[in-house]
Amino acid sequence: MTLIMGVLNVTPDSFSDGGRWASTDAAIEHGLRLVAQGADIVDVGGESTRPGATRVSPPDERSRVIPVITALARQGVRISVDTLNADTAHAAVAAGASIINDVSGGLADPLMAAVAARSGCTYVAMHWRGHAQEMGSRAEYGNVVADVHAELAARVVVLTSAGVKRSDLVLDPGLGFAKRADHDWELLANLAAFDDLGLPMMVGASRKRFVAAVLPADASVLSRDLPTAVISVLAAQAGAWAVRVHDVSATRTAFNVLARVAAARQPGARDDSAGHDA
Ligand code: PMM
Repeated sequence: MTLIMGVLNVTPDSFSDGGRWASTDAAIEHGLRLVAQGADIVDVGGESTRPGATRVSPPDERSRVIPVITALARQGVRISVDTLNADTAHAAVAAGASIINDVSGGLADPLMAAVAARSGCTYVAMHWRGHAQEMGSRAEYGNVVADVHAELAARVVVLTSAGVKRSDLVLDPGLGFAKRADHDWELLANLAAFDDLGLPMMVGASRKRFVAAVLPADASVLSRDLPTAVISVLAAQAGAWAVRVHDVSATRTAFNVLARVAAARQPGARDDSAGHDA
């Protein structure tokens, strides 16, 4: 079954949770709440990647995420660290993270591939074309699915040459990163096109701008959680390894529906003795 990665942004400027979890204690509490709601993994990030966001220095990033990772890992939570910085990834792994989630796929920090290789952790390489300030101007594609596929395949070659084991790699098409809304929908519609790379895929659609296309113009950011849960189902049906979401409860409920339907499809699942279920 597709894993649920709950988002824990320890930033004052994240667009989707308004920095509500910026203090360490509140962040730890929210991380535990995500697990109680059904998260398999908690993705801890200290630098916002939203379009136009300003960069955070690696020491500031570490001071935000490391205490949170330490506390959650001590309580047995499976942690990924959402970072572009090799030093932060290294410190996060030492603090108990078992997944490095790098939205740049190793492009932002030349030392990342070596840190990932040495760590022996799962390494998520997302499709990326530049930092928040520059990615808007880089959303140019001949064929977005073919181009993202080719650029991810190239990352796999570089990362495995640097020592990252293929068996530790996960790929991500990077919805919303140097993509226009129509690019995001096209990638979602063609997740199967990445199957031939032979690696697990993860999908991060949660609360992103393209999701607003299915809602009334004045809808709030939080109202993107329902369409996000539907996208989680589509990603699961396409065989995704994980979905990265803010509203873990909604996606867990949606996955419970999938699990019930799958169980009911098993031979012998039908129970004719049961009464009418009104
Ligand atoms: N999106 C964001 C941050 N990290 N990581 C992966 N692997 N995939 C994503 O799509 C992704 C990510 C941006 O979203 P946020 O600002 O809501 O955390």
